[in-house]
Amino acid sequence: MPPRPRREVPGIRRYDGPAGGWGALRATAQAVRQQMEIVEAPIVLMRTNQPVGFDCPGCAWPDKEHKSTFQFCENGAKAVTWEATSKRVTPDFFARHTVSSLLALSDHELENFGRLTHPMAYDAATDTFRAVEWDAAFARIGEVLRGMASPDRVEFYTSGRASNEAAYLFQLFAREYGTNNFPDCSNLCHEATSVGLPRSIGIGKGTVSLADFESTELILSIGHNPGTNHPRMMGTLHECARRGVPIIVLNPLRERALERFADPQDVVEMATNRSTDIASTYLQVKAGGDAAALKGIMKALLALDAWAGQGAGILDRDFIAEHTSGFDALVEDLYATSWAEIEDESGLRRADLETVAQAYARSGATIVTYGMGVTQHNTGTANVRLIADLLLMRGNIGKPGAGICPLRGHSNVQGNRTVGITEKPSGDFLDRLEDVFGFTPPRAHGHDAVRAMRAMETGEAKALICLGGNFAVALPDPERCFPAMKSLALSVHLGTKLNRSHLLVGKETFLLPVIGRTELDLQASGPQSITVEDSMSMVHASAERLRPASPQLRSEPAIVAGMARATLPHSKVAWHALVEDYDRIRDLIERTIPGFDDYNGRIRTPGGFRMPLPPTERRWPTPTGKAMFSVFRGVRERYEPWSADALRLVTIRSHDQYNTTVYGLDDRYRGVFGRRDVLFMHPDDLAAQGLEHGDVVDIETVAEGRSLRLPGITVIEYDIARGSVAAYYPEANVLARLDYIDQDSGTPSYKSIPVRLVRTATALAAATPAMAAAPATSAASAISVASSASPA
Ligand SMILES: Nc1nc2c(c(=O)[nH]1)N[C@H]1C(S)=C(S)[C@@H](COP(=O)(O)OP(=O)(O)OC[C@H]3O[C@@H](n4cnc5c(=O)[nH]c(N)nc54)[C@H](O)[C@@H]3O)O[C@H]1N2
Ligand SMILES: Nc1nc2c(c(=O)[nH]1)N[C@H]1C(S)=C(S)[C@@H](COP(=O)(O)OP(=O)(O)OC[C@H]3O[C@@H](n4cnc5c(=O)[nH]c(N)nc54)[C@H](O)[C@@H]3O)O[C@H]1N2
Ligand SMILES: [Mo]
Repeated sequence: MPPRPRREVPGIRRYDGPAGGWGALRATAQAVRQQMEIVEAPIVLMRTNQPVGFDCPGCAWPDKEHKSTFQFCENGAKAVTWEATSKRVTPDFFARHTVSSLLALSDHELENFGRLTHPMAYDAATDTFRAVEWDAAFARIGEVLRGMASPDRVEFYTSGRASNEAAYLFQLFAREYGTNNFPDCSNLCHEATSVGLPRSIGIGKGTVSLADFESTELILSIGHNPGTNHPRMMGTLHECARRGVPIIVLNPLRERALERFADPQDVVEMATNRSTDIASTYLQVKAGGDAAALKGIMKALLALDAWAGQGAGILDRDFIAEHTSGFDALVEDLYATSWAEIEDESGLRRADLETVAQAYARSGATIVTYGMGVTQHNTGTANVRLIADLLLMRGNIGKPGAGICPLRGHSNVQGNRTVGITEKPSGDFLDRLEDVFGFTPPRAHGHDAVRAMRAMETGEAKALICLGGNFAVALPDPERCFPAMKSLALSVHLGTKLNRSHLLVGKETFLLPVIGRTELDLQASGPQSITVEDSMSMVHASAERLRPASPQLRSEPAIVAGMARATLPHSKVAWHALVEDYDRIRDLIERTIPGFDDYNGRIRTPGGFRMPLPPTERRWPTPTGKAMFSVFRGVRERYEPWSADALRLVTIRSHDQYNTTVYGLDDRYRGVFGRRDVLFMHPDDLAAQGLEHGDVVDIETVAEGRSLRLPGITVIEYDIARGSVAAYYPEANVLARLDYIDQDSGTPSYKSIPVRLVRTATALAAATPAMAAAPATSAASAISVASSASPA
C-alpha cells in the first residue's frame, strides 16, 4: 500500500476498514431514513429475495433458498428504498419546472425528486410536461407509429429491470408491428458474453450454480467489484475464503471488498469487529491487459504440462479430445506469443502468472467469475473466449465445483434475452411466433444500442420507445447522443423516476409511470406476480404488496399492451386478456420458447426452476457439437489512434450509484466522500506527469478530429495499476466515442479509453468540491443541453 499522501484534499480520506461490517448497516439505515416511511421499510426489506417476497432490483445474484431470513444488503436496501421512496414528482411539479431548467440539474437531483405519478406529455409551447389521460397517450403513440414510412424507423429499447412478462409483450408488440430493432442495455454490458460464449460452449450464459461454489477449489475473479455491484455474492465469497479456497483477483484497482470483508450476517465477526481476507492473491493487471494475462496463464500451464509429462494430468487430455476442437491452434498461438509482450501488456510479471498457473493446475475444480472489466473493451468478445479456453484446458466446464460465471448486470437482463429481446432472433423462434400468433414476424436483423443511436443521429430512425432505462446517458458520447434524442419525432419512456433521457425531448415525448418491483400489481384476475431469471439461470416469481406510488400508475405489461392495441388495430394478439392474468402471458412464453415447460406450475414452487444449460451436462450446442477453443492473435487491444504515452481510462461505478442513478456522492470503500469529480491515479503516474495529489486537470481523449474533454477533474492517488486511470460513469461518458466498440459484439469500450491529461486555466479555477455533484461536461455545454455544466 502506498504511503499516505502529504496533501489534504477535500473529501478524500483513506478508508482502512474492511468492506461490509457496521458501516454497511449504518448506510442501510441511512438509505431508509432518507427515502422511506420508517414503518414500511423493515417489512419491505425483510421480504426482499424471500421465497414469498419479491426479487431485489439491485442485482442478479441468486439467493440461497430459505437459508437466511435476511437476504438484503446495503446496496439492495438502497435500490429498494430508492424505488419505495415517499417523494413524488406530480403534474404540479412539472408545471413549476420547465424542461430546460430541469436539464440544468444533476442526474442525482433529477431522480431524487421521487416517483413519477401521472402519464405526462411534453408541451413545446410552455416547455413543460403536462398530464395526459392514458388512453389519449396510447392513441397518439399509436397514430404516430402507424404513420411511420417503415416499422424499422422505430427503436424499441429495453433496460434489464423489465420482467419476463413485460419484455415478452414488448418484443411481441415490436415484431407484430414489424421490426427487430431491439437496442438493449445488454448491448452495453454483457453482449461480449452473449456473443463469445455461444461460439465457445454453445450458449451465452454462465454454467455454475450456487452449489458449485460449495465444492469449488479455486476462484479466479476478473474485472468485477462485488462489494458494490453484487453485494450478495460477498456472502458466497466470504464462505469460500473461510473454507480456504484460494481466490485470485485480476483487477487494476485495489477494491476493498475483494481484500477484506466483514459479513453483516456473521454475528461473531460483527461482535468482534473482525473481518475475513477474501483474495489470496491480488494481481493489479493493467486495464485492457486481461487477454495478455490469460494468455500468460495458459502459456505457463502448457509449460507445466510439458515439464510434468502427460501422465501428470495438468491438461485434461481426455476432455480435450472428446469434447473440444481447435486446441492445436490455441497451443500454436500461445507458443508464438512471447513473455515479453505478455508482461508488457498485462503489467504483470511472468513469475506471478506462473504462480496462478500452478494454483490452477493444483485445483480439481475451478470457477472463473467476471464482469465489466472483461467485457467493456474492444476485445471484449475475445476476452470472454480466452476465459472459456482457460477453463476448457482442464475440463472445468460441466463438472461440479467448476465453470464460468459472468456476473450479470440488471436483475433481469438475462431473462429479457431469454424471452426474445434481441436484434438477432433465431429463425426457430420467429417460426414459433408465426405458428402461435399467425402474423409474419420480420426476419431481417435489427439495431443494437449503438446502431440504434446512429440511426437516430442520421434520421433513419424517427421514434424511440424505452421500456425503462436512461438510454442517452448510458451510451457513450453525449455530444452525439443528446442531439440525436432531440431530433426524434416521438420518444416514449416507461419509467419510475425522472432522468435526463426523459428530458431530451423530441417533437413529441411521453413519460409513462410504471408500477415498480416493490408494489402491488392488481389486475382483473387479482394480484399478479412477475418472473425473472437470475445470473445462474434460475427463473422465479416476484410479487410485492406495497401500495403503488400513485393510483395512476400502470404495470409495464398493461402499458405495452395499451400501446400495442392502439398501434395495431387488427392485432392477432389478445392484449386485453393477457393483461388480465399474467399466467396467460407465461403460457404463451411456454409455447414459443424452449425450456419453459409447465412454466406456471414450476414458478409456484419456492425458488423456481433452472433454464436448460446443455454445457453443464457436457453437451455443446455449437455448429460442430464440440466446445471450441479460440485464437486471439497478439495481446493488445486495438487502440486507434495508437499512442504509447496515453493513459487508459476505465469508467467505474461508485458505491452510491446504480448505473446512471446516483444515490449519493460517497464512494466509501475507495475513500471518496461528497464528490465524484476525481481521477484515480497511481502515485508514479502522477509524478511522471508532474502532478500532485489534489491537482486539477482536464481529461482529453486521444482521438483524431473531434476533441472530447472532461474539464476540472481532481487527480487523486490510488492503488491502481500503472498506466491505468479511473473515473466515474456516467460523468466520464463524454470521453467515450460512440464508434469505439468491440466489432464482434458492438459493446462500447467503456473500460479502455485512451486519454491524456491537460492542465488548463479552467482546470486551475475549478478546484472546489462544490463542483462535485455536477457532471460538468464541455461536450454537453457545447450543445446547450448542459448536464449542468454550471452547478445547479
Ligand atoms: N449497487 C450497484 N449494483 C449494480 C450496479 C450498480 O451500478 N450499482 N450495476 C449493475 C449492472 S447493470 C452491472 S453490468 C453490474 C456491474 O458490475 P461490475 O462488473 O463490477 O462493474 P464496474 O463497476 O463497471 O466495475 C468493474 C470492475 O472492473 C475493474 N476493471 C476495469 N477495467 C478493467 C480491466 O481492464 N481488467 C480487469 N481485470 N478489471 C477491470 C474495475 O476496477 C472494477 O473493479 O453491476 C450491477 N449491480
Ligand atoms: N461509461 C460507462 N457507461 C456505461 C457503463 C459503464 O460501466 N461505463 N455501463 C453500461 C451498463 S453495464 C449498463 S447495463 C447501462 C445501463 O443503462 P440503463 O439500463 O439504460 O440505465 P439505468 O441507469 O439502469 O436506468 C435508470 C432508469 O430506469 C428507470 N427505472 C428504474 N426502475 C424501473 C422499473 O422497474 N421499470 C421501468 N420501466 N423503469 C425503471 C428509472 O426511470 C431510472 O431513471 O449503462 C452502460 N453505460
Ligand atoms: Mo450492466
